[in-house]
Amino acid sequence: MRVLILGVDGYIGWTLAQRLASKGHDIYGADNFFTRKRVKEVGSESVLPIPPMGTRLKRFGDFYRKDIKFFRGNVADPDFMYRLFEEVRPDAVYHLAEQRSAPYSMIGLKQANETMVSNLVSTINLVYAAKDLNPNIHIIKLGTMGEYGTPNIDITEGFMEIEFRGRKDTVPFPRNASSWYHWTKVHDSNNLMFANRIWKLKITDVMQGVVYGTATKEIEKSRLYTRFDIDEVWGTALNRFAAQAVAGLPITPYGKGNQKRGFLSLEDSITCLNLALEKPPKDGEYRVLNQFDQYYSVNFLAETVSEVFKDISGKSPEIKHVDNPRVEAEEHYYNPDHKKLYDLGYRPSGDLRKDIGKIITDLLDHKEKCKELKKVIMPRTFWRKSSGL
Ligand code: USQ
Repeated sequence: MRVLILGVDGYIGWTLAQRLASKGHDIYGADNFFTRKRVKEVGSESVLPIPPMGTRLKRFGDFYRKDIKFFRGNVADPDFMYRLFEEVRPDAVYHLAEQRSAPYSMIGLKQANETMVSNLVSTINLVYAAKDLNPNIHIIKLGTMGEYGTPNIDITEGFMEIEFRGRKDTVPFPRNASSWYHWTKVHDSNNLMFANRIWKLKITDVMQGVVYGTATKEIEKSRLYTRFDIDEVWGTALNRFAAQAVAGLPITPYGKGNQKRGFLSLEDSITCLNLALEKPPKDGEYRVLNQFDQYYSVNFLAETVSEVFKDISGKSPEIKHVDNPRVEAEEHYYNPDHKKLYDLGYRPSGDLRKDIGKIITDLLDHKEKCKELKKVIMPRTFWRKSSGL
């Protein structure tokens, strides 16, 4: 298949390209290096070293004996999106090219606007390019479990049946996000649903949980590592906890730490994204998949990372609750469905403790870099202090 990955230089994009290459697909990728640039701006960098794109592509070609045809550009530019579709004529497209950090979107008005514009506009560009140039394409769009928030009822996969004042209907599950970033994904989902309704585009909208890990089975062999961020803006919970332990810092659950989220390993994330491609929705269908393996509380993860680190190094990292920089429920009900991917054949690959052990071992090879980044690890982005002009 001819597969286009928007955001091929990212944490998921680079890893997915390796899975798809190993499956024999022809891969086309686009990126504008937004994440590299913005990570640098907050004084941070990927802990696993990421070479410049030219070198990355060359090493990829050498290892997989297959080149990624790469296009540098911004998918929020409609001309660039249309040019991509004209030149590539993809059978399927993954849209992983959105601003992906909740804290980044909460720094201030500039970052909120940038997140709104790049995320919403790129998705609108995508559905228009698909409708005009390739209406049979399968669009696989990365959304987030955070779209649903933490309601006091079970969470379904996209839609729910309701009975209200004696009448029944199927409606989108209520969305209630907790950062400008997460809201962009809600708006994207609405826009995708509408594009599907009017033009019958074939769409998989992936509600993905928090992804953790340094590697997949391909990366183990190729050693073509993907980026790994640990700072307070671009790093995510479990990955940060492992890096904090390695750097000799306390592990930082925010607030009470009883907030629960769906988590999955990088390996499982890539397996699910590949499954979405291999088992597409019907023509004209808009499909929502809740993509996570298990849900855990932040406290449970902090404790598990601490225990695994002790098993490996003999030292017990401190767990230090810090004032929550976010506005979010710290104690809540959480019971999301995640059945559809299992129905498609997904089986989780591993074991949480083993996965954490692997992250810690990989990071210990980059211990000095983790220590160097100490100054950007503690939270500095506060939802309530988000600044204006
Ligand atoms: N948290 C801590 N301590 C930390 C970092 C985070 O307690 O040092 C807590 C946060 O308060 C939050 C939870 O961990 O309750 C998750 O935060 P996160 O930074 O790991 O993840 P989040 O900001 O929600 O966003 C990440 C990705 C995003 C993706 C999302 C999936 O950056 O692209 O969409 O995970 S989900 O969380 O399911 O919405």
